[in-house]
Parts: sequence; structure tokens; C-alpha cells
Amino acid sequence: AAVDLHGAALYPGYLGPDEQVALVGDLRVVVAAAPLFAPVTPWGKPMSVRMTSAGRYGWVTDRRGYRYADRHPAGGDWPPIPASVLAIWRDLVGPERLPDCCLVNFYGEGARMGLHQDRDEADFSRPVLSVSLGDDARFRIGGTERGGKTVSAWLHSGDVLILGGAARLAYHGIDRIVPGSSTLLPKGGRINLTLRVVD
Ligand code: MD3
Ligand code: FE
Repeated sequence: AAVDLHGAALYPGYLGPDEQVALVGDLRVVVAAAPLFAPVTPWGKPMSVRMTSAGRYGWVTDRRGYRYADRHPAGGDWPPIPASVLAIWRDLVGPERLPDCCLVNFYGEGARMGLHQDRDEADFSRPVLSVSLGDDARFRIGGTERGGKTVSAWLHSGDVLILGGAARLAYHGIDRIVPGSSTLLPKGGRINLTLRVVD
């Protein structure tokens, strides 16, 4: 059952241990086809996460700005979104419109993501779905204006979060991860999948 997190719906432990292992196997195929890259903000600051995508579009950032791109920065096609990932969306959001992009964020020791809004998509009435795998993360979510009150919560491996309604444009970020808190990934770290309808 879902827990309300400042308007977001958190499904703690949605994925069981075996499902998490299977998902990581499917993500190895994605990362083999579309290697993780080190993104740079439009202001030239390197981000501490590494990222790649699957689907019709990938989300990228570099000196030219934030955007959805139909190719990996190295030039290849994005691989398809694994069926195991689409199954989560079908179950929790519905089968009518499937996501166009599955952003894969990898957090190693010390990686974080500052407070931001997700607003590069065409239709904010479409929810966003996030899947956490690996190490625990301190997640922070606020309102739709920068500088407002925020609340924090832990995201654990196997948790799924749905951001719809007013929470779709909420400021959110990851303050820190806890290295060594999960054994899911052999080399440690955290993976977050963010599924979005782009256009
Ligand atoms: C709240 N990723 O890639 S997931 C992102 O853990 C991003 O990698 C974080 O924020 C991560 O844009 C947070 C939780 C999340 C995802 C999308 C949201 C929270 C959200 C969209 C709107 C509001
Ligand atoms: Fe985000």
C-alpha cells in the first residue's frame, strides 16, 4: 500500500529481492548498449551522478542545456526499456500510455542531486515513476516553489515512488546515499530509474 510523502505516493518494498536482482540483470544489458556517462550542467559544473537512458528518448545535459535527445551522447541509439521496468508502470500507473524515457542514474559514494523540478516534458498531467535499487538514499521533497518547506524520507532498495498531481512539479533531490547499506550491487552504490512520458 502507498504512503503519502508530501503528495507523492511511496510504495515501500514494492519489488522483492528476486525482482530487484532480475531488474539489475536487465539494466546490465541497457548499460552495455548505452554506457553511463558523466553529465555536465549548462553552467559547466560536472554532476556527481553518472547517467544513461533507455527508450525512445534519453535525458541529457551538457553546455548546450538540459533536453531529451534521440541518441546517446556517443552517437548510438538508446536501447529499449526492459519489459520488467514497463511492467511496474503498467501495474501502478496503467497501460494506456507507456513511458518514452527511462533515465538511469547511478550514485557512487558521495554522489548527490540538488533540489530541482522535472520540467523538460510536454505534459505535466502525466505522472513520473521512480524506482530505487541498491544503497539507501536520503530523499527530500518540497512544494512547487523554490525555498519552501521540504520533508525528508529514506528511499530503500525496491521502493517505488509515483509523482502525480501537485507533486509532479515539486522540488526534489537526493541529499546523500549510505555506502554499504545494500548488497544488491556487487560494487555498491545506488541506481535510480525515472520513467517519464516525454511528448
Ligand atoms: C519528485 N532523480 O532524475 S528520484 C531525476 O533518485 C531525479 O535519482 C532522483 O530527480 C534520483 O530527475 C530522485 C525521485 C523523483 C523523481 C522524479 C520526481 C522525485 C520526483 C519528479 C517530480 C517530483
Ligand atoms: Fe528529478
